[in-house]
Amino acid sequence: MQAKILLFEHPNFQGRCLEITKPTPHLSKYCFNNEVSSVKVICGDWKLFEHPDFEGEKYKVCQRGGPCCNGEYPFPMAWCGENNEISSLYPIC
Ligand SMILES: [Ca+2]
Repeated sequence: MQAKILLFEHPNFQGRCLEITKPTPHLSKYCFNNEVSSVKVICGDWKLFEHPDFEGEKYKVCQRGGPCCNGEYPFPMAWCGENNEISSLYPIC
């Protein structure tokens, strides 16, 4: 299956939603730079980065990770990150 993650503008999967399926060095391209407040990992494992081009602090989120082990991270603390921080991400294959 193709790696897939949903990014949300607000905690608890609220606000604007962006579906990502491939390495994305610039979330600014989608008007989502420093906007991510919750994520749902649909398929695969992903790395999230503080800065564009996969730089800065990095965080791993997994299809079976998160507080309920179902890939749902309802707030940034769930991946040990900060709010409105993520600027790039890629799937780990
Ligand atoms: Ca950032």
